Amino acid sequence: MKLKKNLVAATMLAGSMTALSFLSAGAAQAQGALVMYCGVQEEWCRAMVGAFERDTGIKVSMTRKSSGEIFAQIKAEAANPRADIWWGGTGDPHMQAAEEGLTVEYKSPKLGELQDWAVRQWEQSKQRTVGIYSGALGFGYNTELAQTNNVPELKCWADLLKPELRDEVQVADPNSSGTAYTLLATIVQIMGEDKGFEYLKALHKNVNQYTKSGAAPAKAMAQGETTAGIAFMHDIVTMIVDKAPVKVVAPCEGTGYEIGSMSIIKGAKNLENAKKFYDWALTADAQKLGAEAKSYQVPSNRNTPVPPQAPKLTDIKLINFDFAKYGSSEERRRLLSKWDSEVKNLPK
Ligand code: S7P
Repeated sequence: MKLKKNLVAATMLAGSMTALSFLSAGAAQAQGALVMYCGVQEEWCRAMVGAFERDTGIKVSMTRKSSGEIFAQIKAEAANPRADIWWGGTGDPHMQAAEEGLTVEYKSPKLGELQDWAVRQWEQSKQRTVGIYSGALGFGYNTELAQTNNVPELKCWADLLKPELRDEVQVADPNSSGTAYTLLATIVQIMGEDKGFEYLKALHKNVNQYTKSGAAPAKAMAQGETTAGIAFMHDIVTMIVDKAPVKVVAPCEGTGYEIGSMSIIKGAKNLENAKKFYDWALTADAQKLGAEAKSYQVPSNRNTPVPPQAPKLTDIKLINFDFAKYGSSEERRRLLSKWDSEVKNLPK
């Protein structure tokens, strides 16, 4: 009998301890945690997490994914958001999320330190996303494989259609990858929609794989798995810095660029910490971490030194990219579904 009473008391104690630890975990979360979805390369994501934790004592739980995947996840979780802050990745899905009410307005005291293009992103999204870096789209090729396969020097988007590159071009799938969506929007803006889709269909013949991540073709090129790869030029430069036999090309017809962005998620459970991260991530010191992690975009804080390795945007023929149009929900959805039905599954 005594044993049974003790058991009941022990069970009650265990129950209340579980409740207590649950409560204190909740309290700890409210005071000192942040859930982050990160859209850049894993090394840079980790460097940001480590430095922010050291600077603020706030514990960060980070997940790295491609831009389109993060957008889809945030949309799926809208009724009960898991993440607080979405840092990095191309601006278009951030713009779409802003339009669809998945993210919230925020005016950082750091806004005055930012480049005009970063502030314009914030204004166009009705204060729901801000520019954190910029970089131009391009392609690259493995010079050793090009020589072996008798591929002539590649300079233009048109060169990627050469028969010598049959099954030798790699690019990501624009549904998951912000890089590949930037390609889709770039080609349509340079060539017009009809000719642009003709180009993408012809390119399809040379594509060996549509990868999930936008930087994967740069890595595959460096490893000699594909002769050519379409990616952001800075992601290709990272491979060159690591001594890969790769050449980076700013296409002769002109090219698009990205404004990598950051947004606070609507319904964020750690809203104050999300704002702390947002302000911190816009500082010159935090932005210096990119180059240290071998990510060579142009930072948005005017006081952050531009890494010497960063492709010089002033030397590249950049198009007047219409971020509002190509980041709009309707246009993004329309172009992606057109690409799915007219390009992705075309027989070769
Ligand atoms: O690697 C850096 C970077 O190119 O990654 C982001 C981009 O969204 C790549 O991811 P996905 O194409 O897989 O979405 C860019 O914003 C960034 O410059």
